[in-house]
Formats: sequence, C-alpha cells, structure tokens
Amino acid sequence: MSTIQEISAAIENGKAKLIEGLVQDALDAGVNPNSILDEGMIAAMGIIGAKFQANEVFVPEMLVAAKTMKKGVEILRPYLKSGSLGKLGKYIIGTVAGDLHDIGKNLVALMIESSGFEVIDLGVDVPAEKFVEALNEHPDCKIIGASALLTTTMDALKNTVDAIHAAGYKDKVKIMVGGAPVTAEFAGQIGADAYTPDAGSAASKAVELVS
Ligand code: B1M
Repeated sequence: MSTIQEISAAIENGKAKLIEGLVQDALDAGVNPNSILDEGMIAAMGIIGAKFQANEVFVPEMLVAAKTMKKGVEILRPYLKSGSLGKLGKYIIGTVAGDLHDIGKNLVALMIESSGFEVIDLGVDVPAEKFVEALNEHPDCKIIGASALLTTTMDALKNTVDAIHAAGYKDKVKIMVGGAPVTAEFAGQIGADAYTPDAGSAASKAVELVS
C-alpha cells in the first residue's frame, strides 16, 4: 500500500491515533502536501460519503472520519500556507444556517488565508443575520464566503445573500459561495458574485476579486 493509500485508509477507518504519524511520514518522504490532501484525505471523505449513501456506514463513522481528517489537516497546515497574512484585506467565512459540515469550509479558509487575506471564521450553522453582524463589525471586509454541503441548506445560502444585499452591502462586498451541491448556475440565480468548486480555486478567485 502506498503512503497516500495508507492515509486514505486511516481516514476511512477513523484511525485518529495513526493519522498524524502517517501524514508526517509522507511529508518527510517528500510526498507533495497537495497530493496528500487531494488524493489521500479528500478522496477518503468521498469514499465515506458513498458508503453512507449505500447504508454501509452511518453518522458516527462519518464523524470519526471527519475528526481523523481534521487531525491530519493540522499536520499539513504549515505546508499548505504561503502568502503574507492579511495584505489583501479581510475575508469573512462561514457554513450557512442548519449546516454543520466544516471540513471543506476550513480548507477554503486555510487557502484564502494562505493567499494573503485575514480570515474571520464564523464557524458552522451561521444564520444570515450573523454574516451581516460580522460585516457591520468589519466594514472594511471585502469578501464574504458561504459554504453549504446539504441540498436542504442551499436555501440558507440564498437567505444569506439576500440579507447581505438588504443590509446595503451589495456594492461594497463580494459574495462567494461553494460546497458540494452548489453550482455556478445556482450561484448566479441567488445573486452571489462567484462560485468555485474547491478550496484552491476559491483562493485564486478571491485574489482576482480584489485585484
Ligand atoms: Co454529512 N452529508 N450529513 N456529515 N457528510 C454529506 C454532505 C452527504 C453528501 C453524504 C451522502 O449522503 N453521500 C449528505 C448530503 C446529501 C445532500 O444533501 N445532497 C450528508 C448528510 C445527508 C448528512 C446528514 C443529514 C446525515 C444525518 O444526520 N442523517 C447530517 C447533517 C448534519 C447537518 O449539517 N445539519 C450529516 C452530518 C455529517 C457529520 C457531522 C457526521 C460529518 C461532518 C463533520 C464535519 O464537517 N465536521 C459529515 C460528513 C463527514 C460528510 C461527508 C462524508 C464528507 C464531507 C466532507 O468533509 N468532505 C459528505 C460526503 C461527501 O462529501 N462526499 C457528507 C470533504 C471536504 C473537503 O469536501 O466539504 O465538499 P467539501 O468541500 C470542498 C468543496 O465542496 C469546496 O471546497 C472544499 C475543498 O476543496 N467548498 C467550497 C466547500 N465550501 C466551499 C465554499 C466556497 C468554495 C468552495 O466558497 C466560499
């Protein structure tokens, strides 16, 4: 089994005690951090998701896999960072109301921070009003990022965009949306300024939006 396959298997099987050592070993052996993330970790979450859909695993297994992935990402974090902190301004991010998924949102936050923004992370299950409150607190913020992982919370993305526009920020702040069920078409329909499919493209788009 390759190192990346071992990392993937450890996440799939929720081996939280093994993951840090495996990731560190892979890094020490010169494996590219982005390959560890994409081919090892994110791929494992895809497998877990498919197994959940097929009733082969249940919520507790998804939870343990998620915790294992988070521990692994902490080891990777310094290797994924590069840019100088905050030089591009503030970026507020959160997972929308009713949605507890945060691994993708955390990766987007990490990449955005790494590309030079100061990230203000509101966490998960964030009501639309809380995004607006955060903008009121940080009027110099240039971009808001909202994540949704459930088809049932896509409406909350729309509510978030509506609330930000209704509060008078339409021409002052750009809104980026993303998450597995979200599409560019949906983003356009709800009036968001940008959709990106993954964390890397979210970071490039954020830089483009303030350039
Ligand atoms: Co949940 N879950 N889950 N879950 N879970 C999914 C999303 C699901 C697809 C699984 C499945 O059925 N195959 C399914 C949703 C189906 C649907 O709506 N279409 C599902 C379900 C049904 C549920 C529950 C309802 C289960 C239940 O209770 N019966 C429940 C809902 C809870 C809630 O939120 N209210 C639930 C709960 C959970 C756990 C808490 C157990 C756990 C989350 C733990 C955590 O996040 N801390 C969990 C997990 C782990 C998953 C899967 C397996 C993995 C999610 C993940 O972390 N992926 C997931 C299946 C899957 O994704 N294949 C699933 C890895 C992550 C890196 O990818 O988050 O997609 P992702 O992020 C990507 C891109 O989407 C994008 O960039 C990221 C990195 O490249 N991106 C953005 C994300 N946000 C972005 C924002 C941007 C731009 C890009 O701009 C701002």
